[in-house]
Amino acid sequence: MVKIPKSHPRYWSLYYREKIIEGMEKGMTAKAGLIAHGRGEAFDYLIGEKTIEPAERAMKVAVAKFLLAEWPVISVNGNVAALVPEETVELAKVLNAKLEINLFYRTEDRVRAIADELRKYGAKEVLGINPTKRIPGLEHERGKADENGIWKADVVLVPLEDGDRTEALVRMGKFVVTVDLNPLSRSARMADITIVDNIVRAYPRMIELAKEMRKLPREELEDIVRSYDNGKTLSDVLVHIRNRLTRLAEEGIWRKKEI
Ligand code: PTJ
Repeated sequence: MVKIPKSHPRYWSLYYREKIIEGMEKGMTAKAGLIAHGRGEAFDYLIGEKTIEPAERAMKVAVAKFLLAEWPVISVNGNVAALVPEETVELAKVLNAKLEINLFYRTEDRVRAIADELRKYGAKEVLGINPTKRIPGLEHERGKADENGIWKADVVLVPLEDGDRTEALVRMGKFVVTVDLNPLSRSARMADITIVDNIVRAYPRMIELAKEMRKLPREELEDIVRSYDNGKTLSDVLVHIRNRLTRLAEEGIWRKKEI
């Protein structure tokens, strides 16, 4: 990994780029994953590279839903494994969820590399290695599902992916949560809960929330889920971006160090 000085004004952005490149070198991340990462970075600029209120709200409801779930599953792809392997394992632990590797550009070598990485951070069980089921309507590799994982799940977290699987999982009656910096993406529009935030900020925050919220009584968790409106969350994200751009245009950004 290239050493980036901490004094660099774009340190964290460059740091996670290196993580994605490292993920590819370790055989976990697909080449297309680099492009997907760039798309995410662009939307992160638009929201202001911080967790915004609609994302915080969505995370809270997602955590409540996971704590109430009977068979919760967190899906892992090559980008997730490169960016937040440790947090993925920790999140599954605090939410009592199963981990399943599910890849669009699936190769057995990539599956093995990702499973090794998750185990390195303490994952005891990794599903998706020998998936025997197929999600109806998905003909590509991502249609494969583990009988004891996504196939059986009632609540699924599918971060950083394109929308056809989200849509197919919703069609199967599953409750789908996604993390996606692009509020306009198909996943973002099709999911039951959309967390528009960078996964590198979202997962640590969800771990904190899970540790706090697992003490709550079921009725309180159910109340949190019941009052949620994902359409409003997406609209609020768009309004946030619009207002931010309007403000920046009015104030001016030329030679401003922080925006
Ligand atoms: O590992 P594989 O083979 O399953 O392939 C994974 C990728 C990511 C290549 C594949 O799922 C893909 O092509 O995804 P898309 O259609 O590019 O969608 C990824 C979405 O994640 C985009 O809407 C990005 O804006 C978003 N995104 C990228 N990086 C982040 C992100 N969202 C949150 N946090 C990020 N760090």
